[in-house]
Amino acid sequence: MAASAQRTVITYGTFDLFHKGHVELLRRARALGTRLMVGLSTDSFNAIKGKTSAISYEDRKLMLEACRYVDGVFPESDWAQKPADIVRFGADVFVMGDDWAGRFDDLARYCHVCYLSRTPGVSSTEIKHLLQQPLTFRMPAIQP
Ligand code: C2G
Repeated sequence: MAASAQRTVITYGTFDLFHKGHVELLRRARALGTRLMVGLSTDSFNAIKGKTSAISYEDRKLMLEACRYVDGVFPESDWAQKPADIVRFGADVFVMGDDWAGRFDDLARYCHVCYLSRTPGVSSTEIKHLLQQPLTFRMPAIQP
């Protein structure tokens, strides 16, 4: 594909306990271009963000790379790396969920900045809380 026809989208996150909200973000982000690059928060960067992920960076990376909407995954280890990443990957669009609305507007000097609506009712934190409760949901027994 000619370089001019390439439209690179870039996004970042922890993507712990990969869930529907993540998939919906990635699906819509990918639809804005011809490839999607994901900056995946390292375990040490999560500590800086005040987050502890249940799943290791390596395993979160493996799951993201298996997602049909993701074309590449690279480590996010610093708040300040985004401009260099945008230049490195030639990103045309920077995307985040709108819980970050406004936070990355300064990146508009490098590329389009787009905040997509967050998927309601699901979060890694919520999943963690649910898993600490007695599991009431049971798969229906398969009738012989
Ligand atoms: N997201 C969403 N809907 C949800 C949950 C998450 O759209 N129900 C989006 C978030 O808005 C974010 C992406 O999915 O754009 C990844 O979310 P997290 O893994 O929680 O990432 P976060 O901790 O917000 O890290 O430098 C940016 C940070 O690394 C973002």
